[in-house]
Amino acid sequence: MNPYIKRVLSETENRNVSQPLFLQAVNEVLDCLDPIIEETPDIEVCSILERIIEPERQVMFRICWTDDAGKIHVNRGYRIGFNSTLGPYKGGLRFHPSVNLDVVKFLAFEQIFKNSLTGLPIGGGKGGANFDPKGKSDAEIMRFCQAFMIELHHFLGEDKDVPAGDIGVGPREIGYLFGQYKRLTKRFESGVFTGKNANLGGSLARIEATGFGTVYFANAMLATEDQSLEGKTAVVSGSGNVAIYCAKKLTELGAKVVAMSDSDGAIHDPFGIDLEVVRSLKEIDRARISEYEKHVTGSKFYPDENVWQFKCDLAFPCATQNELDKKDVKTLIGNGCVAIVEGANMPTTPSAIELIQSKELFFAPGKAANAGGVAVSALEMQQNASLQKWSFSDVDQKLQKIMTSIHDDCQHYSQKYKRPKDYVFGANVAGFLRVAEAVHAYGVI
Ligand code: NDP
Ligand code: 2IT
Repeated sequence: MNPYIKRVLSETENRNVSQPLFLQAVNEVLDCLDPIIEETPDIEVCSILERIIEPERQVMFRICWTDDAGKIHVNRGYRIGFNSTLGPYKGGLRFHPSVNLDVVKFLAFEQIFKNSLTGLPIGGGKGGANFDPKGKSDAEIMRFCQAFMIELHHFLGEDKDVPAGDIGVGPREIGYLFGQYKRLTKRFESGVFTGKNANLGGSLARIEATGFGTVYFANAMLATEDQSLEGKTAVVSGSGNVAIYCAKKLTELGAKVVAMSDSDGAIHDPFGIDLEVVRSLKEIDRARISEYEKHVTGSKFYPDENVWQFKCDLAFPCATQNELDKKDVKTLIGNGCVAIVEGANMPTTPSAIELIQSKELFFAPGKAANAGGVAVSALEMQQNASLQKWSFSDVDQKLQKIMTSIHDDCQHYSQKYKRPKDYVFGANVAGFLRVAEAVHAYGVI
């Protein structure tokens, strides 16, 4: 490893001792940069790596809210503006009990390169709270969102920091957050949030964008070896926003999705998952995936199991970080799986990625494959800024173009540096170069 990268990594480890996820994300990016640092000495001379690895700002705050029984709760909120080189901070908010500074920081760091890959003018940020939305009433969710926004609104702005959804945050929560922002600022600043419902100025196809985009990326990747999705069997982990629309597009393009999951376990349906049942359970009833078994004969629920045990050609981790480990990859390979495509952020552990790459399976890293969500968020910002409303098919076509272009950029750099089929390398180099060149162009700021 290049001595400059080694030094920066070691400084980063010393400065972020209790942040293993952040260090995992940094390691993956820096591990790809050897040839770039060697051919561009200015990166070291101008301390570009050090400047990209340190967040521009990190905010932590207390959130007090009252439940339906009148009990007062205290949660912790976060927003990291990691890098605004390419545009306003852009990235989702996650509400989940596991949220801490490490989680938000790794997500914000990943977001810098993902957003760069889209080619659109958006910087990298992320936020959230250790709030658990499960089992909460609609009124409790609303009061929590309003309390969260009392502090966060100071830091937002359509040209400053633009949140969206992530785990536990969808259009309902964005509506409450945006409503409170509007009330506190006395302004209708629609571009300050993306992922809004269409009646609040949201873009059509934003709900579908991440999952659809992941499948468009998979399609482009398989096409490089004259393969397609048609007739393939797939498993998709999770059953939230990304998982549902990933499974929907897979089905539309001729693949059969036989398993999905949530944190309680996995469902297997050998005839192909009925997505209307999943959507109704998850989007309307906010129920558990175990209920699927009651609605579809021939399906079976496996408590506390994941989806990787089921025979498939394609695997789409679409739930959460580090959900797919080396043992799972061995099972997938043993069952004949040919491609792993990340809909979630950093769902595959480093040792699992190493094994995948040693076996020459297709592997699409999340920062490239799941960039369709944030890309359509940027299209939502464009529509809001120009007071326009584009049709579903306009947005979907733009999304397809963006995903193909991200795929081609990854492929370009992996071929240029003689790392064929290495999409991790291609994505990190392509994402990094655009940010690094812009950091350099600003001078020292
Ligand atoms: P949702 O909240 O809609 O769904 C999350 C799904 O993952 C649920 O099925 C949930 O199960 C499961 N899950 C979450 N955490 C865990 C956990 N710790 N263990 C097991 N299962 C878990 O979130 P999204 O679909 O929006 O996000 C999924 C992934 O995609 C995340 O990694 C997110 O960062 C990433 N992503 C999201 C984008 C977006 O536009 N929404 C864009 C790009 C990436 P349960 O209900 O049981 O918790
Ligand atoms: O991880 C992600 O890219 C997201 N959660 C979406 C971010 C966004 O701003 O749309």
